[in-house]
Amino acid sequence: MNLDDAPTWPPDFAERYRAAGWWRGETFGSMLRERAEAHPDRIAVVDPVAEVRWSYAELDRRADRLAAGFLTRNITKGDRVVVQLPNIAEFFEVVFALFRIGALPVFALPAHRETEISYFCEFTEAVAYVIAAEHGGYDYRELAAKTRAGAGTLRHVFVAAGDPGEFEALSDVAEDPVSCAPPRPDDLAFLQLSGGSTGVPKLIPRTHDDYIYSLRGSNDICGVDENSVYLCVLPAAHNFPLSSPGSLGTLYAGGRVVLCPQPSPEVAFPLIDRERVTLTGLVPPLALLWTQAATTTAYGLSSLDVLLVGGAKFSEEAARRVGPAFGCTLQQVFGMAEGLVNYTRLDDPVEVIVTTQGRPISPDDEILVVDDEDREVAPGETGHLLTRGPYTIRGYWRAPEHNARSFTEDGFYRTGDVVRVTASGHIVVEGRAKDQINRGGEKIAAEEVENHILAHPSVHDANVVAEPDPYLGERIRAYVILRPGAAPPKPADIKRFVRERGLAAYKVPDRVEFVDVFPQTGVGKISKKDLRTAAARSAAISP
Ligand code: J2J
Repeated sequence: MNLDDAPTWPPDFAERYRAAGWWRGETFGSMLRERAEAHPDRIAVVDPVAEVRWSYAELDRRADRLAAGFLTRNITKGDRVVVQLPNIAEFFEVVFALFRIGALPVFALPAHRETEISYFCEFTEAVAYVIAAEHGGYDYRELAAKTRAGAGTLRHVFVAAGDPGEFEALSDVAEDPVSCAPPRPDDLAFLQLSGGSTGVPKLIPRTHDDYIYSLRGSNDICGVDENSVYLCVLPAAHNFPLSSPGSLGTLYAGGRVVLCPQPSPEVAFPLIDRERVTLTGLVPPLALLWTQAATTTAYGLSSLDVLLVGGAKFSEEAARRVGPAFGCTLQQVFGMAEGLVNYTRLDDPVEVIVTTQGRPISPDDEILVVDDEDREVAPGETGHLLTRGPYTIRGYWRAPEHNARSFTEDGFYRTGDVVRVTASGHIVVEGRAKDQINRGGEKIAAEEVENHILAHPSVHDANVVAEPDPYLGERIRAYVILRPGAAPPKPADIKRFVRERGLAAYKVPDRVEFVDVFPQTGVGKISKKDLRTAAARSAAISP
């Protein structure tokens, strides 16, 4: 592995994690093969829209055949492949095929558009891009055509579902399996996206060893076993539904993954009833919506044992309602694609479950809470969360300068979260120091949106901050100073401008306000804190 591409754990740490039994030398390819041999006929993946029910043997066979087709097309170990798929069965066929040959999926989200996708393709020098023809009324073939025109290394676009148009259908790629050298457990398995606080998203290099450990640890904590049925409600590639314990945790345990095509209770509840779903994971706004709907639904939800809620802070008041509404156990989860995942435990007292965001998976997860000078605060005090451990990365992919800021010299990741740790060792998320908006679990880097607004010819300067939203928790507020003398645009023009630059819709500012000056700090820097206060005040007046 090129250390400049993906910083890794120092050898003494790696040895320790192996000796402790956290890293067991498994890979995703071997894991699927073992499950398929142990229980070939058990159902692994259910895709209710395509009416597909793949057994473990079927998924294994499909992954093998697709892997062979990828190899024939000269997609090999270490190559990057941008995967942008909705919640369809082919998602698993594609990623396991890539895992098997050691090519790295780059996990894009269905909401991403030209700006994000072309960046992922260029930055990772991707050789292939996998899409579905259409989803949610959007034609991904058009996106692929634009992306291909601009990305030099992209040799293939594969269409996993629907009419492939000018591209290659995934079903035509599969061929008779061939043998190939499997990746090593300490090789990279994929590149996950960071929520980010910088102009462009950072890529997170995860290895087979470290990620599989996080799955195994999550399964133990969440009670996932071969009888578990996981409903994948959030976009499948997101780290939470992928791994906490998510679809990959469920497949690791030999359970069943049911793909939910969209997250509304009207779609999800009938699936829970029919498939006897035992657990699922939601972001807080969805958990609120579902809790309301659960009290009146005619569908049977009694199979649901565990509802995981995370991705953004879940209010205590809302948390209290989950258990009674569903007759299940709430599990709060505070995780990050960079690694560290905290869960409340199933047997924690209710007060702990509703007031904290849990504690780490691993006894080897190191947690430090520090002040602005990196000095540890007194126990129970609030500070910046730093962490290091057996499934937390030591650096982003190809980002040495950023890594020098985001990691301490001794390898702790600066999460950007502001927390305190209770006497019982549970973490409470109190806020955030990173320049990011958490819009109902979707993370938006302020700088990225600011850069797009700044490209508008009438804009002199822009600042983007979070403002409170009763449903999403936070939404995006942009403060804009116009150029003197320029034709003044309307707020809606700025929003349209940003959208038309080909940005995921969730990053478009919810509100744009024109101002004459920005508030400043004592040392003459722009005070985002004051802007946030102003945004909160005006949101309270006109929500
Ligand atoms: C407050 N903030 C939270 C929580 C995440 C499991 C669950 C979530 C993610 C995820 C994940 C929070 N309360 N319960 O990857 O495996 C905010 C923090 C954190 C950031 C990470 C998983 N749960 N957050 O959300 O990489 O600010 O991962 O640093 O998308 O989300 O975002 P992301």
